[in-house]
Amino acid sequence: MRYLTAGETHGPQLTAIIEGFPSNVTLNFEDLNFQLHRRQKGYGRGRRMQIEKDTAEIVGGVRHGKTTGAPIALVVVNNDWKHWTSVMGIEAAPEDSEGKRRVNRPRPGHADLNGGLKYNQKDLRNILERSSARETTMRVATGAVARQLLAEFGIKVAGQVIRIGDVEAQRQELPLEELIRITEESPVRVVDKDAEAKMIAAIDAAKEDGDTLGGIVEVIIEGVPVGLGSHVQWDRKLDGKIAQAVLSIQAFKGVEFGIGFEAAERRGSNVHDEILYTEEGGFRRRTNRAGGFEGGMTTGEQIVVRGVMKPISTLYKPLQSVDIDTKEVFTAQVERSDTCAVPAAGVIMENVIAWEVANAFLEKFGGDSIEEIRANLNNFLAQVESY
Ligand code: EPS
Repeated sequence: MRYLTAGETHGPQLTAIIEGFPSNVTLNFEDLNFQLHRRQKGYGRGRRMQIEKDTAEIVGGVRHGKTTGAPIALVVVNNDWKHWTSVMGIEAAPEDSEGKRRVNRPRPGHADLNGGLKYNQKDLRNILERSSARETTMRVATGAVARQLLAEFGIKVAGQVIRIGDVEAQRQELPLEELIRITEESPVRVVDKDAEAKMIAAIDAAKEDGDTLGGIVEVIIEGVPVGLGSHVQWDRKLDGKIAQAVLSIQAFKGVEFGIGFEAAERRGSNVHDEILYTEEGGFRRRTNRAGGFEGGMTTGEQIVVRGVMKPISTLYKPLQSVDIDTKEVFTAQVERSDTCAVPAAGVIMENVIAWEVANAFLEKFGGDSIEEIRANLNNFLAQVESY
């Protein structure tokens, strides 16, 4: 399975095509749009989110609510486009648009300068428009489709914010349903109410100062069978694929599984998860410090992934930059942006990981229809049970 996305943040629409999705999967459009809606929420977002009401239109691959096996084409229209038609038009530029909204002072931390040099663009808007995190709308849309395939097999996805700036939330072990219910009601997607108030205050303070905040988000996937991914080849390790997916989210700088970086400080006896066996439950682990992976393969325990997001690089109180025309020192361009998008980034992370897990699931139990996949899965589960 694969997908590509296209579209600019202030262009007419965003587009995605999913190739290789099996047939006979019932797609719930409300669930799909619920994921898009979740991504738009979160304390610390800017004015753009009041303009957009992201809704995916399916324009291929689905008939009477079910997938047919053909490529699934998805479209999300940008409401803001109507304000940008002369700046972002596809046709040759009209006379009066020359230099309009041109970006010539690259923002440190953004793709502006590297992209401008690489693609030989003297208007850095041509870089900004595509590098914008607006593109994550389609990654949530594609992940939301994958998530519906996972749901068919009882695989659940949840996420929570662990840190915003210097405020860390107390992590609690909760049943997944409860974690989902509580975080869904929190404006910063945390369980810890004390941390929630402090995070909101920290976002307000950063906004007041024209500054931005990053953080850490955690995603948990439950119900994944043992044996997705493989140890036999470097590019078949599923934790590696998930890491790439997470690091490909705009502004993400780090990823860890289970106890992650803390493993460096501990002794092996306090890192590895002891193996247990019962007749009813089969093989289990006493703990899950590995975060659901050994040898690049799922262990059958929860997949636990954390990602680090740097603070957004568009600052209302900008850092020093250089004018690309005159090479003179200037402050970087100020563009409308968010103060903190960590809660939204958690939703994006959930969905990009769901995509990777669904893809690995299809690689293992591959079939062109859901019936074929179900038969393959049941066959494998019977094999594991009688091992
Ligand atoms: C973004 C800048 C802002 C964000 C945008 C990401 O957009 P604008 O420039 O239109 O104000 O709101 O995020 C989204 C539009 C979105 O859908 O998440 C950036 O530069 O990355």
